[in-house]
Amino acid sequence: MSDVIANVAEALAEGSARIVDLTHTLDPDFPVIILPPEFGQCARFRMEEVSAYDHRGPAWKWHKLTLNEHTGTHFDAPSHWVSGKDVPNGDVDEIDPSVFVGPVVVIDCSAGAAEDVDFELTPDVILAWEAEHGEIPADAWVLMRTDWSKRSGAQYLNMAEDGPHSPGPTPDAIRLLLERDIRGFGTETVGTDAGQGSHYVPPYPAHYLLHGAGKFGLQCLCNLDQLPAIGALLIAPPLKIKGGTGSPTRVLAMVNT
Ligand code: 23J
Ligand code: MN
Repeated sequence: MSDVIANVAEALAEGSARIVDLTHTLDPDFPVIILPPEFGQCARFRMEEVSAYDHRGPAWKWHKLTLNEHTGTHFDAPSHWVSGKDVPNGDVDEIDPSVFVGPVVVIDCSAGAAEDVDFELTPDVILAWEAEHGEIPADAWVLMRTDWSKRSGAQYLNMAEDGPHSPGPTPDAIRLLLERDIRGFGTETVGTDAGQGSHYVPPYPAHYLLHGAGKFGLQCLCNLDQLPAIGALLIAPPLKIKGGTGSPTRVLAMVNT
């Protein structure tokens, strides 16, 4: 493997590889998770003008931002969940940066999610994927494609009287992914867990089990329909926030064309 970096740069320049943007635009209208009213809530993205080439700053424009660590397309660190509170280097500023670049596989659940808003990623779905593509390689990101990112407005959270309804993994699916020793798990929905994920044992199994095992999460992804099932490279560095439990992130994938 001589000069692989030059080969990657050449592949991007000549178009035999390309970059896919898996990131939603940070916009005040983009939905954030809504928790039961007794809990603290996630802030939507907000942007205030500090100056715009005017008396407040004649030659420059800049903004002040308000957001939660978990607003928009974002990264979850182990310290986000109580099960991961004692994981070494569990805050975003402590994670080894090699975590932020790595192989990614995509499990296509879009047909199931189109039929059932509470579609579950189960061990059977994962094993069917493996029968076609081979065992999920260790230390890979695993993304659950649902095409949920194509929804907007109220359809995205899909709130009903009994709470939100959106697809997600079962506890046993997450246990199987941990047996594969994945790096992390990502979704197109507002959380790594299903809308009704509070009803599983343990509640919110993706958060609870993944972060307890020192693994990472990605949420509010888009354009997963442009990725191959296996063979792409994910690039997802969170901001280096001291003590941060997550961060809005520009998530990119490098794919062969
Ligand atoms: C806080 C509480 C519950 C959940 C979440 C945050 C998320 O989904 C998140 O953004 O990590 S389920
Ligand atoms: Mn999060």
